[in-house]
Amino acid sequence: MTVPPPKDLSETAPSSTLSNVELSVDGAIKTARIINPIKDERSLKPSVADLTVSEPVTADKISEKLEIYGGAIVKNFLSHEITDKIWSDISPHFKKRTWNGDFFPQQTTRVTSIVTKSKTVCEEYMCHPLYMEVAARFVGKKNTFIIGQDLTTAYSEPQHNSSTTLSIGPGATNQPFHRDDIIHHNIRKYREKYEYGYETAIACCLAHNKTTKANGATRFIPGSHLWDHQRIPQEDEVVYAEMEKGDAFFMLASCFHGGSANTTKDEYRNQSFLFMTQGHLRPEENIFIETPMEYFETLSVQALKSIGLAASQPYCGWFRDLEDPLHVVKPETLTGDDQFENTFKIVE
Ligand SMILES: O=C(O)CCC(=O)C(=O)O
Ligand SMILES: [Fe+2]
Repeated sequence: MTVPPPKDLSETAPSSTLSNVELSVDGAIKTARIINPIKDERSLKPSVADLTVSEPVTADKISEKLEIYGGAIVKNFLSHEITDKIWSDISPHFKKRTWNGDFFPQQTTRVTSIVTKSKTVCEEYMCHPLYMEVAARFVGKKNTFIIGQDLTTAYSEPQHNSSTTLSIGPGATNQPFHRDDIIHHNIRKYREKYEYGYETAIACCLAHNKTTKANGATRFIPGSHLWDHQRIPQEDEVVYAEMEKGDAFFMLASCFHGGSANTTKDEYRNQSFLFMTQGHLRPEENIFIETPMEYFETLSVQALKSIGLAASQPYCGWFRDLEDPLHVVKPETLTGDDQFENTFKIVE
């Protein structure tokens, strides 16, 4: 057998979108343009009150707001006591960092994997009965399968996707609009109304202090979960998810959103983001739990990529603080121009 030389296999993967995008580069400035943008004039402008779920709060009421807007605010989701306990568990882990990418302003600091840093995050926040029920509706899966002559019904529970606390400091600029489900290559189609079964992740965001438009409250675009992949978000379509300490903002990962500029002199916008994803978005076999690092270190770069120890573009499977695990296993793969490697650097 003659084996052809290695080629760029990404050319082989199907793409439903690439042919519609034109990228122009002028010096350091890159501009992406969608060639035939979808015309969709829908722009909902609910107030924070419209987004807020009335008492008594139920999973039905939260889900109804999520279906319409893609976001919902729950007042007093966690008590001040529990919210403060979470903050005291997490806050010692903040480190001062520089960020060389466009995605986070320099003034934003973060603590990642907070489910491993606070049992209270796990037990009271992630496993809050309302969050569990809403997550099950949006990212749980229950199906019946034929095996021989039997029918097997299986429920795939939502699982933790990421959990991060972000502190936006004075002087921070707007984070670019994005959908968090791009990590799952979730290509959305225009929809008149919400259809269950296509959501790959859902967030419950907890306010650790009062969040305001001035100090960087999450700005999100209500209704953008119903937009086509090619509808471009505009700044005048946003609503700011302003909250008090202990309130939560539920958000579908298919919604456009971003952190906001912090125009205050001395306030910090401290908020946690806990995402759940579909339970089956993982490999069938868990090969990581017992395999020593020394074994992986002996493998080639290609074998490590194929085994799942390199990040999946864009930004899925990162380790610690947006590091590509490939570089952790094989530091010699650091080249200086990788999308992850020049992002956060701890400076003190
Ligand atoms: O800080 C925020 O409000 C949003 C952050 C965010 O969207 C992200 O990091 O993906
Ligand atoms: Fe985001």
